[in-house]
Amino acid sequence: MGQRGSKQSEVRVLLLGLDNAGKSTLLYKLKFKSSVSTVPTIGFNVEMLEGRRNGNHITSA
Ligand SMILES: Nc1nc2c(ncn2[C@@H]2O[C@H](COP(=O)(O)OP(=O)(O)O)[C@@H](O)[C@H]2O)c(=O)[nH]1
Ligand SMILES: [Mg+2]
Repeated sequence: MGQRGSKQSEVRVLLLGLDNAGKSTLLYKLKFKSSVSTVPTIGFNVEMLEGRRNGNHITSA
């Protein structure tokens, strides 16, 4: 992102699933690149992650 005149863009991803499906685990694995232990989420988690665009794919930076 942000290379050679390409504009930085922002996308919002909504991750939905049943209780205990592994949503928070996946979110924090993507953000911190390590497994964190989670407690049941009350409400919702919001995190910002940086990624790199590669064609139609976005990979975590
Ligand atoms: N076996 C297994 N357990 C997982 C996996 N991902 C998450 N868990 C476990 O499932 C439980 C619920 O995960 P959590 O991320 O809190 O679920 P959430 O309710 O969807 O946010 C936790 O004990 C995690 O350690 C996985 O890929 N495999
Ligand atoms: Mg959760």
